[in-house]
Amino acid sequence: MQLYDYFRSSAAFRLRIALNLKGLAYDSLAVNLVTNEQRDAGFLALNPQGLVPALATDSGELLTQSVAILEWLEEAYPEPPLLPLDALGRARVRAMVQAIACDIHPLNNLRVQRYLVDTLGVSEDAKLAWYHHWIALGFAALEQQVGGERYCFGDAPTLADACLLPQMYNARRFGQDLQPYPRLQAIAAHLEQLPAFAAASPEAVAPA
Ligand SMILES: N[C@@H](CCC(=O)N[C@@H](CS)C(=O)NCC(=O)O)C(=O)O
Repeated sequence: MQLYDYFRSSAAFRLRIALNLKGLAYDSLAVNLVTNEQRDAGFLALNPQGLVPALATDSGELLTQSVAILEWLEEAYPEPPLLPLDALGRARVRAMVQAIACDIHPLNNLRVQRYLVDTLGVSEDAKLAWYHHWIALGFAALEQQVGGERYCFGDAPTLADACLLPQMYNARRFGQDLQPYPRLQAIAAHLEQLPAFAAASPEAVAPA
């Protein structure tokens, strides 16, 4: 498999974690978001949305949207499972995945931040206030939703953990105050120690 990847992309980080947890080998193909390679014609031909990640499967299919790809990985490579076995548990995990991937992350994506500054003329301070506001709102709810201090749900990693750690990494990078979220902090501290998560981190995969 080939992952169209960027080391600091939190959506790509989700996939690196899931691929590692499932023990699936992949080649990383870097798409440099800072130099706008995601807007190059060649990449747009693969993914008209101009976003990473995308995953080329062993049979040559090109998949986009990280959560769709996480779900595909779970169906195509069920071991180890990254969703609980019961329907209620699956709904709980998916709710956390969607809180992060649909409600928190899109508001703070690079293209949104660029639009705020370049088109709307918002100051750097106001852009950061926007970022912190939406993270705080999302994390406050997530702090109530998570089930413990080791994993978001249950006693093993799930897709929710694969989404949480990248979002926590991103929040730290942008100077978010994480003190109000002791459970999220404890989960992130635990996940960071796990080899599949550590090997997927931006530091571990950063270009030399
Ligand atoms: N919903 C998409 C979001 C993908 C996304 O926003 N990717 C970001 C990096 S984390 C990106 O490619 N940004 C490029 C840009 O903003 O121009 C997914 O989950 O795959």
